[in-house]
Amino acid sequence: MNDKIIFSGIQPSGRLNIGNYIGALSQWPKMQAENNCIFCVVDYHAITVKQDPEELRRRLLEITKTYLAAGIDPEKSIIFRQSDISAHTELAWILNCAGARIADLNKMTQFKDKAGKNQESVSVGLYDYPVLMAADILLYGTEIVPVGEDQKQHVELARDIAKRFNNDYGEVFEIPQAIVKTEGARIMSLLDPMKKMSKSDDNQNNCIALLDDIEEARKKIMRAVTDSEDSIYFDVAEKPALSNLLTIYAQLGNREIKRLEKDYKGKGYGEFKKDLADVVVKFLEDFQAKYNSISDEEALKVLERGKEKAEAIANKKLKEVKELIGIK
Ligand code: AQP
Repeated sequence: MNDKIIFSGIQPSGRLNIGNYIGALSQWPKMQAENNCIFCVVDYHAITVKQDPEELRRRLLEITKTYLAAGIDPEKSIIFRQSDISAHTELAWILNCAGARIADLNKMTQFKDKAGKNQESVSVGLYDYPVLMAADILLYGTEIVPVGEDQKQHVELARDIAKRFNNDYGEVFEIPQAIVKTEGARIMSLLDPMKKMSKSDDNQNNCIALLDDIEEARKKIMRAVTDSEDSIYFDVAEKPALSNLLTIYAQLGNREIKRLEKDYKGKGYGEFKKDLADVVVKFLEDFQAKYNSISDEEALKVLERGKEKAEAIANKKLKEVKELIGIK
């Protein structure tokens, strides 16, 4: 992949975990050498569910520092905060009116998962979240959106919205495409392998946060559920819990799953989990050392510079859109 416009974002709705890292964040630094990358902290998305204001402000910096620690270079990529650029919410409103359809939003599985049985009482913003995400993506002429599997449907919706708008008003939007990893696109909870690992999970024993205390993280791996039959092989249908742990091992330890299956032939879950805990701990120690070397001031400066660069691109696109729909 070369010379593409790449956009992605993460909402500051909790502490980033190894699922977010493996599925999304780990892909981003590799792309920035040869493409035009834009990475956003999507704070307007986070307020679709109630947030503590102080926590939200703190997490903005935490996620920005996480982007930097993961290897995103602000000299090569644009890093900015969504709420710094009003074009995002303006375009979202325009797309709500011209492009998005209720029938499309009704199909969004993430809304159904998050709203659960309370669909009537959650915020309108939670329902409309994918339209704001479409605006984020379309403002920058984005061609590629690297995300985890749960966000693929939202990128597909952004494509549909862009096509409909182009058709109704004139060609203004690039049609974006999601890129989802073949392995690690959906890391599952440590205690319930049927459920996705999520940063806003009330039970943080389901997740390993990138900033978890090292010994606590080790304990979480040792407590992770496994399947019956004490042998190590990858089979999502038969052994969902172990397959999830094998994926984490392969992704954070840079090993092939096939190789792990060979290495652990004849060995039991106890030994496997102990080694996996070592791999996770080593990964976290390296990551946290980088994270701790970045100051809040540095992160704020990165966001300020990012705002300037991103705003120029976003405002140009918004102006074109407004002209097409007759708002001026
Ligand atoms: N379990 C996961 N495995 C792989 N990738 C994942 N992602 C999220 N969970 C996993 C990817 O990480 C990015 C985060 O996107 P987001 O912050 O917009 O929200 P999300 O997809 O809703 O992630 P969470 O962790 O589940 O957040 P909450 O709990 O707030 O809803 C995306 O690229 C996502 O695919």
